[in-house]
Amino acid sequence: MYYTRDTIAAISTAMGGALNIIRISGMQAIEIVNNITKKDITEQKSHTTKINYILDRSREEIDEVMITVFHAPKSFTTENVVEITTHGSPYIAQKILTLLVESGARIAEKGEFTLRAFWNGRFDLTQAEAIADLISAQNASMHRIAWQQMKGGLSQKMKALRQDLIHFTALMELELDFAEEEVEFANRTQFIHILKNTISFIEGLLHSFRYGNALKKGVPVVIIGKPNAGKSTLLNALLEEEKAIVSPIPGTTRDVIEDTLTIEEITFRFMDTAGLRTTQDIVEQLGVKRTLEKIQEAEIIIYVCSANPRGSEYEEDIYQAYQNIQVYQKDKKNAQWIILANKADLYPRNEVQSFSNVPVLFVSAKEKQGISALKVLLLNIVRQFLPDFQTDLILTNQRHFDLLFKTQIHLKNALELFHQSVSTELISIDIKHALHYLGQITGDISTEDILADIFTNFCIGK
Ligand SMILES: Nc1nc2c(ncn2[C@@H]2O[C@H](COP(=O)(O)OP(=O)(O)O)[C@@H](O)[C@H]2O)c(=O)[nH]1
Ligand SMILES: [Mg+2]
Repeated sequence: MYYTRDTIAAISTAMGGALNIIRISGMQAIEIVNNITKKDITEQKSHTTKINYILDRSREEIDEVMITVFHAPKSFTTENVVEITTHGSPYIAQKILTLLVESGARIAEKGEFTLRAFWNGRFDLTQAEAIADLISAQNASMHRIAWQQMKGGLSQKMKALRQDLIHFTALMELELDFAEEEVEFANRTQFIHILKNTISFIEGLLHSFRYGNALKKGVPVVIIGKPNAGKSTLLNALLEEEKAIVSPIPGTTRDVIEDTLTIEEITFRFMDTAGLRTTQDIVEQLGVKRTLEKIQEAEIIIYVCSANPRGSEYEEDIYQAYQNIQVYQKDKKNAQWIILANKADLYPRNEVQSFSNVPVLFVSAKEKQGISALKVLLLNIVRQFLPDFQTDLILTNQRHFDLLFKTQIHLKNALELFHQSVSTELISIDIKHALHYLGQITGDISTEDILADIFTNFCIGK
């Protein structure tokens, strides 16, 4: 993905709407479009929109359009940009694109407009990535995080961190230059202080990824319990559709069935699992194994139990559920458990209890009683563990996470070396590595591979 100075064109809207927008960017943008318009646009003022007509090669009118002109450098890409708004016919849009190509434009690659904007310094890489996140945001919280990142929230922090470390290496190099004279320009305690601060800041960011990732993909909620407790019925009640097969035959659900649901600003990813029991059936055994794996992924685990069929008493089952949970909790920390006492239509109960930190909620999945109370509970749990979006930075991007993770390893190494009073020369190697990875986050350091990886995830015309 080299930056070239040719003029690119693409249909920027999704087909099927009332209007289409064709975007053209590059040195020749205005001249190329001018070749196919009835009225001259070379004199059209920047940032104005005018009615015009598109003509085909035999000077026949194709469509009445609106043409907006942006003169470099005040445009999205910082190049000359023209936008043609047409009537929403896919035929017209394609036809105009063809005419533009015949006049000298090239069809843009995925994300090429944004790539050009990045190359020309309109924003850094995290902001370009935020544009993609903003487009794909499915809920209010993801939208807020993407918006913050697009405004430069993350970039500013990354730049500040980099500045600190650059300053730091500069002082160390100075020290090296004067090594013979045994001058110590940089105060070691000050170095250690800066390093420690940086490390703990990055620690916080790395930690936030757990939530950021959960928010992006949907907070993972796993529904477990004995066969026939009503797990699949619950999934269907939550999603308000018949997603999972419900039957009175124990062991019906074998694979994990999952779907997302957005409740207010949070998206949840519900997973219905095979009931937990020892079984001779090989397929069911595999199902149970997958259930246990899913528990490891979960942020919230709903343990469904129902009153035992012998009587109206829930106590026994709930207590058993709680005991099981304690066993699981040993190797699965940090997840919130909920006991759902199902089939409350048969044995009416509606109070909420709790075992220390595990709330117990009575519902009827079949009759859809208590489902909204469950949704409220889920929302409250997530809101509690989430950092404050307004003020805190939240990592949502795997690439950023991986790079910060690598940065952190080198910074911790450097700190360790400082403590061992190792020579400045050796320590500076780690700091340089850390700087390298930090620089990749914002794109101050980038390679073709990194850029291709990011921008090919965009759509054409963006
Ligand atoms: N009365 C009553 N029956 C239910 C309720 N929830 C599920 N069932 C029934 O219990 C049986 C097992 O349900 P299912 O969702 O397949 O259980 P799973 O094995 O845990 O997925 C089915 O016959 C459901 O109709 C409920 O709230 N009340
Ligand atoms: Mg089931």
